[in-house]
Amino acid sequence: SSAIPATPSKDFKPDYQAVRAAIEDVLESNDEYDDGSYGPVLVRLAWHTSGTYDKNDNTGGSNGATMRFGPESGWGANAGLGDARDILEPIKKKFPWISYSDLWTLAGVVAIEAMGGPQIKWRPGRSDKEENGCVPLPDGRLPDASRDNKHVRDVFYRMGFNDQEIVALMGAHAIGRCHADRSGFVGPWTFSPTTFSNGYFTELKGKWHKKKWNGPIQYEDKTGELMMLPTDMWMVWDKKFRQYVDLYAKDQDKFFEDFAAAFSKLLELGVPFEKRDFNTSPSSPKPMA
Ligand code: CCH
Repeated sequence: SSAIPATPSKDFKPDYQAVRAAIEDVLESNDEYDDGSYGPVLVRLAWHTSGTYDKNDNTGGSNGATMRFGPESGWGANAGLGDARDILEPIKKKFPWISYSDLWTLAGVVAIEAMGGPQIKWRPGRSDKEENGCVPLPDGRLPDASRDNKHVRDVFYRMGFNDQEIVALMGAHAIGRCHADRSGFVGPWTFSPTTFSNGYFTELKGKWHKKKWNGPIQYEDKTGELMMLPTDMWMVWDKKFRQYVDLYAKDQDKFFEDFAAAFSKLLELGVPFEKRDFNTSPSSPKPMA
């Protein structure tokens, strides 16, 4: 059953519902992991595989799944994402016709939906690059949490996003947490890190102070349990960003709508979708230039 014909028969219909179901099954398969869910780290994988995109030269982005290889797999920004890639490996083995790049992006979408977030438009069509066929991307394409609003804009404008989309995307920090052994930062942004909500924005509007510790500068709330990164604080310190924080804190439906659109766009940056009948296999795309 593992033999994949070089030219899939015209009867072959990739079953994306089965892949979605397999991803859902893995999300809460390990009580010991973090808050009992692989959802957040899978969302981070989908974001980091896509967020390398540069609209100026059309390099980077989810197409190619180049994070399988060094140097990208070893970037500091990608620390911990080996976990996310590993838990998807059995699914890739079970459905060998799906590309890693489609699988990683679909996993982020399925995780957000399963955690109570909006439905996100997703379509297949990404193809994987071979290790010897890819020009390594320069490190530094993903944002650095200790920097400021100018840095955040530089990085996200380079991908083709505007201020509203930046703030909407940042709302993904409602889920998950920081890990000392990955980024050096510690803690979750909300008290419900496995529920996708507008909680990041409502928390951001509260009171925050610098955490007193020897680690990198981060902010904590009065309970000392929640955290914000310097780049998160810039979402309220910067007036243009702040107006969207206010909007999304008040209106979760609007946040869900804007997040779904921006996240879908993120996962498609630089992907050369063919005009194709979606009933044909995505396992035989045109070779990469
Ligand atoms: Fe993020 N993020 N993120 N982030 N992120 C971290 C964790 C998550 C930045 C820094 C960090 C987005 C934007 C930014 C998630 C989704 C998104 C961590 C902790 C840092 C640091 C990593 C660790 O220690 O495990 C910065 C800087 C920016 C932008 O300026 C965007 C956009 C998204 C998705 C749309 C998710 C989810 C996590 C939690 C991962 C986990 O393992 O729990």
